[in-house]
Amino acid sequence: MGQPHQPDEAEADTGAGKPALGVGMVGYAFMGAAHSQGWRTVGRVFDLPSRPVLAAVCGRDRGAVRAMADRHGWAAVETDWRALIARDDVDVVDICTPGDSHAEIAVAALAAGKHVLCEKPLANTVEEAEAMTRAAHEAHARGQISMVGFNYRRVPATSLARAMVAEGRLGLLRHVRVTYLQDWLVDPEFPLTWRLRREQAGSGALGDLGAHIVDLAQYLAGEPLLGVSALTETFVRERPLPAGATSGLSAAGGSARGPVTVDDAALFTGRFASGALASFEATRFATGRKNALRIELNGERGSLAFDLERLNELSYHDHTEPGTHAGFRRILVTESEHPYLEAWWPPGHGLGYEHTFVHQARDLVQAIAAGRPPTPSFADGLQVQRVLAAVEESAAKNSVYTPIAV
Ligand code: SOE
Repeated sequence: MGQPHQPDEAEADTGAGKPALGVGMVGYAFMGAAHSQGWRTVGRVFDLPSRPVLAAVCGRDRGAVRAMADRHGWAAVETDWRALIARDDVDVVDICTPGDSHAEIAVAALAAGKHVLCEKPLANTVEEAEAMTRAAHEAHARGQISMVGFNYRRVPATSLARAMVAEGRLGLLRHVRVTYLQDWLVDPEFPLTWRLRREQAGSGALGDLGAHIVDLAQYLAGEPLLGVSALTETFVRERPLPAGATSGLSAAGGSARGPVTVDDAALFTGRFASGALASFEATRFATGRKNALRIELNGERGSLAFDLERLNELSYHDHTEPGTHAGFRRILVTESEHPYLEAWWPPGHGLGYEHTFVHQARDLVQAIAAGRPPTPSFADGLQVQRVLAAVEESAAKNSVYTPIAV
């Protein structure tokens, strides 16, 4: 159960003798395109124990998903995810849909004997994330692997930062501060798409961007948050209905507008188990910031700072150096000894956002072959979901400090 299927004649001809690992992807928009890039490229760059095959992609609009399949190299198309997870040529189900379908698809795919990669956030509620984590735990006993797609862990620079923190280069952590700033909602006439509706997205900037920075902060710090104090805000409370809006959106006040039912921004502070303090900012209204994720960790022995807009660099201050010539220095994370880099270009040639999905695919393929749970696991995704829930609970109580449920 859960092992790569044997390639058919055609696959065997092209696969250098490695067993095929059939991928079936549900969802075909932005994340579907990014994941497609990862699956298509990973076998050409890394030496893998199996060969990912883009077996089938699923979407409700047959014409649109057919066009996407042709563009991105998917061999077949499905319009019902239940048919996709039943396919014999699918070993891994990759979930790239809005959060309201993550739990149903993941639990069914695990029950069908598939490995599962699920985009972040793991789910729209803690209860859904708990059900997914239970299903993943039971499936692991059958040899099935599951992972949640926090891709910013797979930037070489953040992987290097994790290693540096783990080896004690920063010493005892005192502060973690992390922001994730976008501005795509500043225009009040931007339509009421699925990301702005709680029933589909679960939350707004908090789940979309806040999930990334909570996971990254906990991953780099190497410890969980114990509790948070939070503020959230919805700056624009109603928006034009998108073209062809479903009947579920009642036009407010006669005009074709509907209510925004999620946060536009979330600001929160947190306390780590070690006593370190953290600050988080996730917003879609930071005018001029496009995809600006920045994190800084301050410890007794030094600090690290990463900026997604300078993805190949890591800033490091070694506080053990004499003050006369200490200071933040830029590490160019492109050496072959750096995480993931052995497979890419010579030093100084740099990688980009899309390569984090290639690394994500590599780590999942290797975990499947080894039969070991990769990180971030569904349990890691559940921990993030609990932090998000505590943020919303704190914000609803005027920022009262709220412990993270365990
Ligand atoms: C939001 O626009 C978004 O696409 C997130 O959903 C992704 O997770 C992030 O990586 C880029 O921005």
